[in-house]
Amino acid sequence: MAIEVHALGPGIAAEVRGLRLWEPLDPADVELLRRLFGEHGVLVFRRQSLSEHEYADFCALFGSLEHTVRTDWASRVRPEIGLITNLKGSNGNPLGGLGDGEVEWHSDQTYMANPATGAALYAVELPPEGGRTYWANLVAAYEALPERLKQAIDGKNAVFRYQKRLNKYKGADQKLSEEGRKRTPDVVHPLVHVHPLSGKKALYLDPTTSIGVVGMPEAEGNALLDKLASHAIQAQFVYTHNWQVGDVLLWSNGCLMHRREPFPSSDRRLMKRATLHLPADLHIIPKTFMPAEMAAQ
Ligand SMILES: O=C(O)CCC(=O)C(=O)O
Repeated sequence: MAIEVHALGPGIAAEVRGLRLWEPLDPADVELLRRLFGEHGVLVFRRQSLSEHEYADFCALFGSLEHTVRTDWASRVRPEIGLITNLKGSNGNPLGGLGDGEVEWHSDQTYMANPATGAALYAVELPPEGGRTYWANLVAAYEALPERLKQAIDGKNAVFRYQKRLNKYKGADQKLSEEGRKRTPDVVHPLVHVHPLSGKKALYLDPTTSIGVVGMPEAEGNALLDKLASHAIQAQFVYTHNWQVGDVLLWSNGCLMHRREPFPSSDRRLMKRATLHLPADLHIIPKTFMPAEMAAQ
């Protein structure tokens, strides 16, 4: 069956039909998918039935798989896969992370010096209601900014801190291993990047980790970041995904933020997550500075 591509969201997100991801893919189809992923930022494949190895191997076609700092969320079958779930083991301990609550608007790995900007979720068990995930298009959001705000952020960099996100988490998710702490010092990234395919500019935002703008008083910097985030999550920039069991969804964090709505704690939800280092010729890979470098300038 030939590949069909159906646009889903406002300038982002496309559904790809006609592929069985558990079968080896034709190299020409892989090239097409890599390009589509770069162009759309969100790619959806429905009605898939994958072992963890098949899922991980498919994701690895787009970039190298990362063992994230959340080793406590890692699957025992394939540790590069993280479990995003409210399920608990027979000992009562969480099997993965992020529980059943809202996951606020964020972008993954903004707190890392070398962020792995690709991510995938595979829906294995879903609640009857709730738990939808939303993606905001930060290219369209940048384009729609008033000229004076574009000028205000030109050349500006923000500081990102993982501890800010940890403070928002509940229970065991708040804890991070010593190794995880060493891998997550404060980092600085520009607020605007250029997409390598379209040449268009995109905002780079994460209200769950950003703690200020370099060279601006704290309150002023945070007010600017809040204004940018409120602008970016307006409905016209957002794609909402209504999950079905068997969905595989890939997204590129360099040009998107995402959030998940809560779902009832009495329901079960299990998503398998992969995290990927994406290639810079197809995706925005944020530049990084350490705060000390910025201070020395
Ligand atoms: O559970 C979801 O749908 C999204 C989870 C999430 O925000 C993430 O994996 O970064």
